[in-house]
Amino acid sequence: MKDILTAPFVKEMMDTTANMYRLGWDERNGGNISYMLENDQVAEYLDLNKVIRTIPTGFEAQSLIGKIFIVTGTGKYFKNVKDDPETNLGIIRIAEDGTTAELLWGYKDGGRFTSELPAHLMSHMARLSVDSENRVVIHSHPTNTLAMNYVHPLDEKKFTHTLWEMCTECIVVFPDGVGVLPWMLCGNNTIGEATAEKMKEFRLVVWGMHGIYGAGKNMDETFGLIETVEKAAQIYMLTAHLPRINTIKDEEMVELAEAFDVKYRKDFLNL
Ligand code: 2HA
Ligand code: ZN
Repeated sequence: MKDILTAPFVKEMMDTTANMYRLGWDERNGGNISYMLENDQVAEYLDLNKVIRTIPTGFEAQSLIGKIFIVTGTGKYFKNVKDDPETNLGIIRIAEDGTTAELLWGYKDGGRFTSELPAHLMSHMARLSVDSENRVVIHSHPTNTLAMNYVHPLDEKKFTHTLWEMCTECIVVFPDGVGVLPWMLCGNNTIGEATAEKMKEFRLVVWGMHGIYGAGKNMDETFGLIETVEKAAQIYMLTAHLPRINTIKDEEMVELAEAFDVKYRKDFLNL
């Protein structure tokens, strides 16, 4: 059996959390990541018959039975993952009943998965129903994205349109746009269900006045989606109080989408 600390998926979790902390997006225990793994890949590092303990999830994840995820821990700081992955991360498998998580590794101090597990697993189910390659869900509190929530209407079309205008590549990176939820209480099944509903349509979902969710087929793609939104939001926050004398026009966005052959939300443009 190989050493789990050398597993590429553990390293990706360590690198991504450290990176996001350094960007200032994940203060204290802010943010969480879940990453669906291949069972064969995990079996190189862990005995899949050895369950350390079981933890109820509080909801049913029928379509994820038997699936294995590496997930950040509740109350844990992104800042600390790199130095102590076994305490701050856990590897769980969804048990036969669909409502229990079997701990295979991690949460060494008796901890458990993020309080946002409902939003994560429900988002995985929603994304997998439209894209069988989806593997990663990231939640974060990126600074400018959050700032923008306070000064820009929380309307999907308007929010996406503004972001698309802020960097030429935005419409190419997230042509499906950004879903937006109003402020809601976090850490429960209700916000999880609302997020998952949006995830059927969008790979990015803003939680009003809280942060953002991103989903993708690997860590780079998912991180890159959030990073691109945050960059656009930064340009917006740097310019929103100044007279706008130039912009990327809707016709130019169409030109971009056509040149890069992406299927974009035409109804989010004003043509
Ligand atoms: O887990 O970001 O939304 C900390 C959070 C909750
Ligand atoms: Zn949060």
